[in-house]
Amino acid sequence: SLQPLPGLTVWPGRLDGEAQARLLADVRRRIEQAPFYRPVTPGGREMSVRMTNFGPLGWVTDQADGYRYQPTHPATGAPWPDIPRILLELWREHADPGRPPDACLVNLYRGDARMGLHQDRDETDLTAPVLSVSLGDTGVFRFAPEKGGRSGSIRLSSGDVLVMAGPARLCRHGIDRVLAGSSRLLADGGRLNLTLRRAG
Ligand code: MD5
Ligand code: FE
Repeated sequence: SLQPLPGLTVWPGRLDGEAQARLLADVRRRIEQAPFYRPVTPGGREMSVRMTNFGPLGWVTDQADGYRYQPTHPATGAPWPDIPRILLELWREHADPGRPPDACLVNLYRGDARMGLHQDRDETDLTAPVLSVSLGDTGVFRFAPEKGGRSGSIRLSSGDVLVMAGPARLCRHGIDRVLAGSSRLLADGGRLNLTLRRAG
């Protein structure tokens, strides 16, 4: 594994091609029940990333009520599908075996979608780690310390696992761009990112 900042650890190629394909099938099946939608920020701007969630709680945003976690899909009103077992096993191994995640945000980057620098602070316990898995095209991930300090960037490729814990949990981060055509895992191209958290 690599540690670009204290508390930020990356396992490049943690999932091999076969495990990536299995996880993708698990994701696709759940997305039929919980389709991707286009979130809107509290300021009224549509995000370029499409989202859905798995698990007891899902991260959502709209203009009326802003950023929050809720147990149901905002368009269908249905509970979110369960979190794939492969992801729970990665969390036990690399994040926190004692306290399982209760939220899995699924981000889909197509075309020019990106995510600006931000901190993740909508969770109740900001000391619990965050674990993310990348599938499909490579993303250019930018990170910077919580305050001050220079930012760095690393490429997150299909099958890579990243954990933010301890001193890195509140670092600023985002996806500058996605390298089109860098993976053949997703038939239509683009990048999927699955992020496990303890939200509630
Ligand atoms: C993504 N997702 O690739 C990005 C980065 C998000 C989000 O930032 O909030 O959905 S995944 C890596 C990540 C996730 C959460 C926190 C941190 C990194 N971090 O504190 O560095 O779709
Ligand atoms: Fe984030």
